[in-house]
Amino acid sequence: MGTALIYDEEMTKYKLLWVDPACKIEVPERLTVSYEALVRSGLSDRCVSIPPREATDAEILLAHSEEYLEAVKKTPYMTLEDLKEFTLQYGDVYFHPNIYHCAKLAAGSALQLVDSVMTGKVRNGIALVRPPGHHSMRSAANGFCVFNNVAIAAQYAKQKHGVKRVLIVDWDIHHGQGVQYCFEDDPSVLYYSWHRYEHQKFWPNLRESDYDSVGKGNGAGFNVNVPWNKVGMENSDYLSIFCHVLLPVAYEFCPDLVLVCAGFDSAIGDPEGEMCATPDIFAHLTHLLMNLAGGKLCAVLEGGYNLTSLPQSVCQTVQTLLGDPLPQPAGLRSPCKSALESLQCVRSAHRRYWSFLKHAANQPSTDISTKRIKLANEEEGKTEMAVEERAAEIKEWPEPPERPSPPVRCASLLPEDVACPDGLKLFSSSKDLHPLLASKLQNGADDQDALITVSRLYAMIEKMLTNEIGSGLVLISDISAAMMGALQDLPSDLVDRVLVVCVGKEKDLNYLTTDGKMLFVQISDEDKEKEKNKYFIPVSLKKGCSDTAGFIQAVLGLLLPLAYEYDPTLVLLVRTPGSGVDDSMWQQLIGLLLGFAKGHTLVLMQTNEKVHVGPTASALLGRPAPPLLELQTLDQEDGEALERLRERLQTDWKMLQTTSEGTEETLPC
Ligand code: SS9
Ligand code: ZN
Repeated sequence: MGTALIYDEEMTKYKLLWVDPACKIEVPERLTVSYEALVRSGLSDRCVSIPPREATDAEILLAHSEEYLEAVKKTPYMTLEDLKEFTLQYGDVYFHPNIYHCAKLAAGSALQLVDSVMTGKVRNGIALVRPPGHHSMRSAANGFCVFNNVAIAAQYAKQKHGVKRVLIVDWDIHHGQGVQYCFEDDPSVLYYSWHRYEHQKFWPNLRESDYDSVGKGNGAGFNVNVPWNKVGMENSDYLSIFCHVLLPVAYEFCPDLVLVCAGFDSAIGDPEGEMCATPDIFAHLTHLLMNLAGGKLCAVLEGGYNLTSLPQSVCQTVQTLLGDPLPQPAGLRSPCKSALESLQCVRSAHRRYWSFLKHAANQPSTDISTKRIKLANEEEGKTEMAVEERAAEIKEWPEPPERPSPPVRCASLLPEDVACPDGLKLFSSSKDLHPLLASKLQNGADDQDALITVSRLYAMIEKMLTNEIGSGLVLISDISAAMMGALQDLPSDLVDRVLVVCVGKEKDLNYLTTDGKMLFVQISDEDKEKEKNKYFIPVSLKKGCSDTAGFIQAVLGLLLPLAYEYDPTLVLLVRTPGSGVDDSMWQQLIGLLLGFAKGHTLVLMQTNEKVHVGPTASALLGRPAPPLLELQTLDQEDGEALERLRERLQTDWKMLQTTSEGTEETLPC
């Protein structure tokens, strides 16, 4: 199950033929530098190369009118003057004698990708195309776009492959209004877009790009707009929106296919976006979507105009699709006030449609939508000047870190009567006690067996930290003893920061420390509210981990943001006996946790949980979790309790904030 890469040089063979400052950034080199970076890094060789094809008339008509198609068809025969004239009726776009051909290839590339993924030829993939698509409308070219590649692909997936629900994630920095218009009243396609907005001051300056455009008729709730009202948004702002808006909605929507309008003008250095998120953020955005729809994800290039950050971002995306370890999301700041304001507004506008957002707070007391024009006018001049200066400033940022794959992707430590699952490697360590534990033996520790187990765990963890091993799976007879043994010394001896995720009940945890060397998050049906401190976070659900809706809600809205902020060097995932978590949720959890600590997750399970070894191994190997069954609606009281918990924790953990009140303005990067 590989990753498809669709590219053809032909799509570099058109360009702007006259002077137009609005269009000069859309150059053929966007595609060549992206593709060359994939070749140079060896990533393209690891992909399944699939040729584009031309979309047929019938396919183009899935999202466009006949009149428009017929008009575009004439452009290859037009003179330069005719082309200029033709272009004038549309906004921020240009035509060229070869653009119709390229536009057919761009849309056809998206369809080839959908076919490859839907037929199981590959698991996921990316199409590097020009012209982009998300701005083009039923009867109009717009914003460098001729045909709406992703909208056509979504319609096609429904029609040709019987897909019931398509999620479109538009992480380009512009609002894909063309996609919004196409699916506004269609509940089978959920369109999500974040975009530079600045209270309607930024192109395409549409009222309907704001957070309160939620879809129409049956489609109400299936259009999610996140306006950025300031430039300079950073990684933490992007991740916060994913954790607190997109992922809860996406998991509740339960798509059969994920399409990404993969524009990289949302990355640092881009002259259009003027944002400050670094290219490695796309590794995380991609990864966070890879466990939806059984991993069926098709990314189609949209914008991206900085010829350095564009190829870097493309490589980060492809490397993630291929399953390489994620870069550590280091140095996250807290989301900025303006981002939180947008977050609060979107959550509030959507809470009536999504049970996962039902308990979200009200809009901020000053409605940012109504103060739109006033604010924009006030800030004019002053802001625009500052923005230009900043855009001129940011020319450099560090190269994204290497992401080396460990020689052993997942190692296991299993009792003799359990067969080692395919793809895992049995871990063998010397019989000698780990040096850090030898002293304990001399001191006459009482339980020899436990000591030996802990010793082997240590050996395994050491190999993880040197990246000889990726993840690990350990089955032991006494999980409590092993956990206590390991955690008592582990943090100070070996690891800076351990994130311990405990699924299910566990009796005494009095060995936990509060020095920040470990963060312990427990999901169970026990109420341990009183014991809570910054580094011990018990999450209680009435029905414990067997409540799938509550469980996933806790994972997305609490665990993920906590983990991003904590930035662990190791994740220890403990499944206590009788936790009640079902296999598919368990796999979701593992898949998501692999995004931290460069993929170094160690899973501890009790020996008598053999039946779960297969699914656990599969998830640890990076295989996507099976498609979710439609989730139950979230229990009212649990939902409220989770919301309260998040509110209380957000003074300590800034990534848990979902409202702007009481936060302070921070300076952009
Ligand atoms: C140039 C204005 C360009 C159109 C941008 C279209 C991006 C498509 N300052 N506006 S991703
Ligand atoms: Zn764009």
